This record gives sequence, C-alpha cells and structure tokens, in this order.
Amino acid sequence: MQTTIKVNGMSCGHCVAAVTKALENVPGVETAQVSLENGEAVVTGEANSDELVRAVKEEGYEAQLQ
Ligand SMILES: [Cu+2]
Repeated sequence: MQTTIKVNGMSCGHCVAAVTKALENVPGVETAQVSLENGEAVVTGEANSDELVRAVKEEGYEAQLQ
C-alpha cells in the first residue's frame, strides 16, 4: 500500500530528514520518500494514514492526505 501526504512548511534538508524519520517511526511503515520540491511524502507499508499525518504534524509541519 502506498500513501501520499501533502506536507507544507519544509524549507531545507533538515526538514526533509525530520519528516522522513517521523514517518519511518510510525508502526507499519516500510519506506518513506519525502520530497522538498514537491512538498509531499510517499509512504509504503501498512501504516494507518491518520497516524502518518499526525506524525508529520507533531514534527511541526502541516500535513494532509493527498
Ligand atoms: Cu529545514
């Protein structure tokens, strides 16, 4: 399963790393590919999509399911 999340507020590689790590820590996530240019994250695995959004928000970024 693949989930795409729109992420707003990322401005540099540090943000990308923080969001990537937050997503990877959600149970069920296999891979998290975060794009600064597109402002989105593509996650594979069986994670709950609401939990993915919450994880990004907890890092301080805006997130919504795409
Ligand atoms: Cu940054």
